Amino acid sequence: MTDADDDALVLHPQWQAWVAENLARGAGSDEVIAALVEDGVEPAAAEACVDELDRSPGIQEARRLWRRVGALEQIVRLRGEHRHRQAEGHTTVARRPLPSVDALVARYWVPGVPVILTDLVTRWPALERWTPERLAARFGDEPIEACVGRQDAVDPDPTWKPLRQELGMRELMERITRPGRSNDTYVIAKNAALRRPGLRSLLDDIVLPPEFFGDSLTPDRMGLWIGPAGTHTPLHHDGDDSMFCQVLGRKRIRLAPPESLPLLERSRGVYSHWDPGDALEPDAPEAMLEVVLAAGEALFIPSGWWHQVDALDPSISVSVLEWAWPNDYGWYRPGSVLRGSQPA
Ligand SMILES: O=C(O)CCC(=O)C(=O)O
Repeated sequence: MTDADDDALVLHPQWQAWVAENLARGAGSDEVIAALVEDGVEPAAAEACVDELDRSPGIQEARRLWRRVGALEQIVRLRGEHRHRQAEGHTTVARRPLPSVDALVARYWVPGVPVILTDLVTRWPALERWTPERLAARFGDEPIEACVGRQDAVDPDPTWKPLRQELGMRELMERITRPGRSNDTYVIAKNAALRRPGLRSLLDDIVLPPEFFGDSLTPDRMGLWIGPAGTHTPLHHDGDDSMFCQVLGRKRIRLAPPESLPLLERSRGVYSHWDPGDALEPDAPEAMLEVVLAAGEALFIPSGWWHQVDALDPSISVSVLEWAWPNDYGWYRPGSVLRGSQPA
């Protein structure tokens, strides 16, 4: 056999990819060869390529993964169809007073359905006490950690560590009430403000019913968000169920269910590469629900629900992750190397 004969047996890389995909999806090698020949590929080249790929460990592993993906897609599709039927065409999130624990668990927590509760935060002293004027007077120059310089940050992660710096509470209140919109300064949950001794008295202003959230507040599992109109948290999902409580101002929240495969496929860690920005594009990869959460309202965001959050006014929110029952699901984090699964 000459070199030219050898070359004739090598398929173009695009054809090789096509063969690999079909073998991985479980198509029989005879079928794949027949399709290649039908499309004009030399039978010997078709056979050589298919045989080689068919025997490769990569394709065998890909077959196993494709079977798994097929099974998971089936579950996701069923879940989506059930959710659609359950929603009966509703295109927004229901608003209602806090139900009994049993009703909340059955109607929202177990099926993972978001809901806005209209009377959970209205019971909090914070609703009256957390105005910019009163917080500035009460805490003066007490330091609080904020992310500053977000607008010009090179890293798209809004929690990016180098941006963190301490501001006095009075200074923070002055910044968040400046006229106009800005995404530059934002106290985000990760800044652990409620754990700081100088700010702990803020916890006295939060009242959560113990039958839902346990007997005492757990600052480790609560996040404080303080920022001006214009803060933007890009589309992401969390690994816990969250009760997102709005104390000051309004926030627009866009939501998509966990089974949104186009968003999961675009994920960058817990964030999505797709960020709807200010206007929802007509060719958006996923339909989204949109709510405007007013001061005094709380949004139940079940684990895995995609959410994008934009402050419409100077805003203070508290996210509560500690419940009277276990609440930590872990979540899909693509890109990590599997440890402990190396061949012996
Ligand atoms: O309020 C925000 O900007 C983001 C809140 C959020 O994403 C969360 O609590 O998970």
